[in-house]
Amino acid sequence: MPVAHGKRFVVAWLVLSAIATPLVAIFVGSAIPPGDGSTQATGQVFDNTVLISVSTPVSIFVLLFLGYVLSSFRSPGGAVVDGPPIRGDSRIQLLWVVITTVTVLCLAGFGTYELVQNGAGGGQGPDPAFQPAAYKQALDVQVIAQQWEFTYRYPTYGGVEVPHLVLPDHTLIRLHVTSLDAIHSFWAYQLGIKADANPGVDNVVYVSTKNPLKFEIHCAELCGLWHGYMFDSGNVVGKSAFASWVKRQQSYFGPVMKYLPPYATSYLPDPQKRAG
Ligand SMILES: [Cu+2]
Repeated sequence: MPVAHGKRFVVAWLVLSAIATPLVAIFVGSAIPPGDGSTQATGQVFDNTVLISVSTPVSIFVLLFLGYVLSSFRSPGGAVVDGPPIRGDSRIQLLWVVITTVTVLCLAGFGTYELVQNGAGGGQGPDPAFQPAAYKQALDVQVIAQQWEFTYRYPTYGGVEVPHLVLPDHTLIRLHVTSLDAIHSFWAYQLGIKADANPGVDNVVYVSTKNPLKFEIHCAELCGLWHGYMFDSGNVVGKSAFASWVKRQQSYFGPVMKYLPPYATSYLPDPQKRAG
């Protein structure tokens, strides 16, 4: 009786996929960066967990097919030979087209839904097409990039400008990312946000903070000689700690405010006053 290679292969593939996919989703998914430092970060981990779970059966299919072919189709002397031809088999062609099309369309739909629903902004300038539901209550914070550091302004608190980013916990923040000179990119790793910092552009990105945490900030766009040293850390702190921190910054940096231009959505490079 001839061996039913197709059936045997499909059964092995289904069994292996059923075992491996949940394991990958649970153990690999939970290890995917950037963790759960913000709602956006958690969303990225979820999206990547879905992607890696969908790709697990696909990877198993490819590897199992290779292994099956190498082990099953041998001449009596042990050399690898051709198996039965599948070229021209209309059932396989139909299945192939249907499964790959459905997979790709579903993933495209999933990705679009996630983008629209989260409305994180981050690359669409001052007025993102999709915004979080509670965007009107968001706390505005400006991120100013320049060679080679970031500074931050808080328009809600008199436009005070500070050298380190501190954010209140469990709050929706609207970051206005801009630059004074070259193009930079503001990347707060644990918060799961990255936004281009371009001169003359107010690039809005939203982040919903969770519990207090220390996070890393890097410039993610090659911006000149000391690009590699353009990093810092920021903090998410409790709301009352944030309020007293802002007060301290206002009294500490208040005296130099008169040398700064008034708060604006972007600033023109002015080597006499700001850059360098
Ligand atoms: Cu930079």
